Amino acid sequence: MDKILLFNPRSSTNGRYRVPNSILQVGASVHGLYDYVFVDGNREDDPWSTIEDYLKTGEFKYFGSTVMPGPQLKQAIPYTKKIRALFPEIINIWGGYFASNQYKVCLDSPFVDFVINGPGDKAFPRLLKALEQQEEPLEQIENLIFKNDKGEIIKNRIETLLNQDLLPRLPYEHLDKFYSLDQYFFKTFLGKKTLGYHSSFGCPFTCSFCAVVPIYNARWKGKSAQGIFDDIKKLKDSHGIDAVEFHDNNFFTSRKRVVEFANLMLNKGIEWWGEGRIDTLDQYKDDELELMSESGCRMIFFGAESGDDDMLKQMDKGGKQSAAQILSFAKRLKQFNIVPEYSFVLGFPGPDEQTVMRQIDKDIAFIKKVKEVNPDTEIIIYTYSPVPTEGSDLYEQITKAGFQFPEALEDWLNPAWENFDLRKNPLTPWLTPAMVDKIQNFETVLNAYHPTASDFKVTKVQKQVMRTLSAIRYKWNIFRYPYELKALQKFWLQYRQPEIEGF
Ligand code: B12
Ligand code: SF4
Repeated sequence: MDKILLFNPRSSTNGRYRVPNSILQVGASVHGLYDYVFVDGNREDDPWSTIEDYLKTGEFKYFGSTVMPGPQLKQAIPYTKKIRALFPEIINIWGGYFASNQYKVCLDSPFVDFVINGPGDKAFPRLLKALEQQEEPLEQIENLIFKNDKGEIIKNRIETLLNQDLLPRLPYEHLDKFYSLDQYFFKTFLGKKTLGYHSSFGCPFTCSFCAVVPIYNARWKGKSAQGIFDDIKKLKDSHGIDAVEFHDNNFFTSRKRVVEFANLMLNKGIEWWGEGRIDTLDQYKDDELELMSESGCRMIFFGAESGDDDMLKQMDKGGKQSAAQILSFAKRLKQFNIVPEYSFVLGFPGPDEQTVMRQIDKDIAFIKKVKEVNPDTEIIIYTYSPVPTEGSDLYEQITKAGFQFPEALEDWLNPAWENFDLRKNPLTPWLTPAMVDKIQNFETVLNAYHPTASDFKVTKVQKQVMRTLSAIRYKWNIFRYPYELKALQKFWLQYRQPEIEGF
């Protein structure tokens, strides 16, 4: 038999189970062609036993796992390895951001047979057909990376991005047979039943630190406004969803699409959130931002990255983003009642220790300025974790500074690398422990003084207590040893950490 098992390793520990869009879309690509099952690690107490039960039937030939960096590796690596040991006839295929960007280490392991680099909509069914019928040579399958008979890694040509409206519909009903769809729509600050939806691939920019760039290389393609709206409307009618989180890397790339979409969403009682760029949205006119707000746009996530223009240049942000614009745009969004959610990347490499520390201090001061112009701004702080865009200046710089990725796939399971993936502890040689402490302690104090608005569980009283307790630290930049705040955040508030949990 040639059944396929599609696996979404556990990515959520907080009970917010998002629709596993990666494997759902891969499922769509083979729907009606092959029999396939979904196993969602987020919805299983013991996903391995479910996988094992399926494989023991002898009906399966393919195991496909989506893999992003971080906690998903904790199931993806050991399970794929166990499958090789216990069911050696199964062909293991990985896709997703980790697999695409770290394909060498995946294929050098003895248990990952194929990697799909970026979109799998055509590549996956083509690979299966090639393996089943041995007609098409593997070298011709775009977006496929594999090892040839000589053991050489072959990275095939990248496919032109497909017309997203012509892709097969997502098989929500099929997913519902395995896991009740209703439980994927969870409560957020946006609504009671929030849908996670992905409406475009890639991004037209080439920021030097971003994992999207090596895969999409400045390409972007989105579904039409009408297509997105139709999908959302269907799920509102069938499941009562009242909010949408857009998981696109850059939802706002096409202004025309956003305006059309916002018009369609007017008076539908659905609130929404998405990720965009400050310079892109700052070009939107006031009436367009107003329309977005009226259509239910409550908050937008932006990569502000740094308050230093030279640093922004080094990050190759492209476009026109500047420190002045980051501030003025935070102020501008306030009048439309849309909350800017700004993420900053601290701890970029520099020529010497003093420069790196000075930059961290400057970024901290800048973040405080942002809070002054618009206190509602949500701040997310990441410590810089390099992405290997081989050949880029930044990559050269970090390699010269002594940074190296693990050489064996299982080394990624080391807790230090997990922290690296979560952009918490970067393992980068230019950051001293004192710098990492400063970044993390500042974040603790900031979160106490300005608690996040997207954590609806935190009460007004709790916010007030935290603010009072952290006021002196925040005002006078006393960030060291904030144990009292850390303890309260952990045990009393059970504080949501978007930077770890993912938005
Ligand atoms: C939703 C999401 C999450 C969810 C979990 C999703 C899940 N699977 O359960 C949550 C919020 C938990 C999450 C967390 C994290 N995430 Co996340 N996440 C995303 C996001 C926004 C969407 C993923 C998605 O559903 N895409 C839609 C699908 C359709 O696209 P796709 O995954 O690319 O799938 C296509 C292809 O890649 C391929 N494919 C994918 N899988 C497979 C499998 C097989 C077998 C095949 C054949 C093909 C294939 O085919 C698909 C269809 O064409 C992406 C960004 C993005 N826009 O994709 C970031 C992203 C993947 N996350 C990222 C990161 C870093 C994280 C975190 C590790 C850290 C963080 N701070 O955010 C945390 C980890 C925490 C944790 N507990 O795991 C980064 C990865 C960067 C990198 N260096 O590789 C991304 C790219 C965001 C970014 N731009 O930085 N994330
Ligand atoms: S704009 Fe965002 S998604 Fe696009 S390349 Fe830069 S960081 Fe990546």
